[in-house]
Amino acid sequence: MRPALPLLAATLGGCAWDGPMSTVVARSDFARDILEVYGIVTWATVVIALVVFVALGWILLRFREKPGAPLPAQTHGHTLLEIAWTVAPALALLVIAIPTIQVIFRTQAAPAAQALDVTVRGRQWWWEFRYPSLGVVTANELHLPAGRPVALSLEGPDVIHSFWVPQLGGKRDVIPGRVNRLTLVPERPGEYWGQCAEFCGASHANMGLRVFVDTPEEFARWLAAQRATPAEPTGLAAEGKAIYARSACVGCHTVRGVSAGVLGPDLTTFGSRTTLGAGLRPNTLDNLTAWIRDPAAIKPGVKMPALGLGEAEARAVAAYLAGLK
Ligand code: HEC
Ligand SMILES: [Cu+2]
Repeated sequence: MRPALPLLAATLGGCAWDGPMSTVVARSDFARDILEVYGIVTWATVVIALVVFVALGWILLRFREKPGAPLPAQTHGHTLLEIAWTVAPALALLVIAIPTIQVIFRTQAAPAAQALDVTVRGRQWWWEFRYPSLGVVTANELHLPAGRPVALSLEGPDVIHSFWVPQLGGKRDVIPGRVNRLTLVPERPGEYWGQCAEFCGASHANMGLRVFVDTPEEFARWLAAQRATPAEPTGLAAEGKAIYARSACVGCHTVRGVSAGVLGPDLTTFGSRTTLGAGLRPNTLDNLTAWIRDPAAIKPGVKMPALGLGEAEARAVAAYLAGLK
């Protein structure tokens, strides 16, 4: 018993109501609908558990064996009881089924006409975000304007993933060969964390994402920066650009105007991301240099090879990429 107490304390210490991955804080209409059903199911279960445990306790006490007591009356078949324990669970299921089915239909409804379209592509082990109506492509960090409906089209070229940003919406599977949709209105500006929620291979656990819900002005600023051509690098960053341009990087990565690879994330404005490797590390020069030298040391199974760049070369490339914003 005693060793269990610190263990319990340590486990509960990991609980936070408002943590970045909390499922009990809803910041979109979609998340609120899900949370509402979750509440109904939880409270229905609590009521049933109370009834069962109280009845069980009472029966155990009332009918426990006493010395010398005669054999109690033996019952075979009891129509009223049979009907009761058929009808009661059916009612309980009905209470849960009605709101559940309503919410399923509501969350599958066609998006509003003014919705912002975003194509979400789940890849091993990162996320690509395309804004077809805005002409912007980015990765791992999705920016959305607060208050405007967004229509996400989920698709992917490799294996099944699942898009899940607990406070905004999901989980919805990302299935190769078909397009799943998810419509929501992000309500409050802030940073929301997400995670692939369907096992997809070695670095599934490292396939995170961030959603930044911006005020409309912030979103306009972000969008303008995404569309602008980054300033021509100078000094170390210019060296880095030359190394980037003559390395295999260009076969896998797009930097608008420099390279057009599509196997890895678009790096056109990589410097404006806060994280590296699908939410895995903060986007700092040191982390970036380490990633460029040996990404597999940071992310097991990663589909980006180590290209054998030395420390100085990798640092120059990092300086170049960090300046793309
Ligand atoms: C064979 C294809 C390939 C080559 C070559 C390649 N990469 Fe990558 N790169 C990827 C893939 C795939 C990812 C996504 C990895 C992940 O997060 O799971 C990636 C991720 C990255 C990231 C992180 C992007 C983000 O949004 O977090 C950076 C930065 C990067 N690569 C830079 C480079 C540089 C610099 C080079 C050349 C020295 C290079 N890559 C060569 C495929 C490649
Ligand atoms: Cu996964």
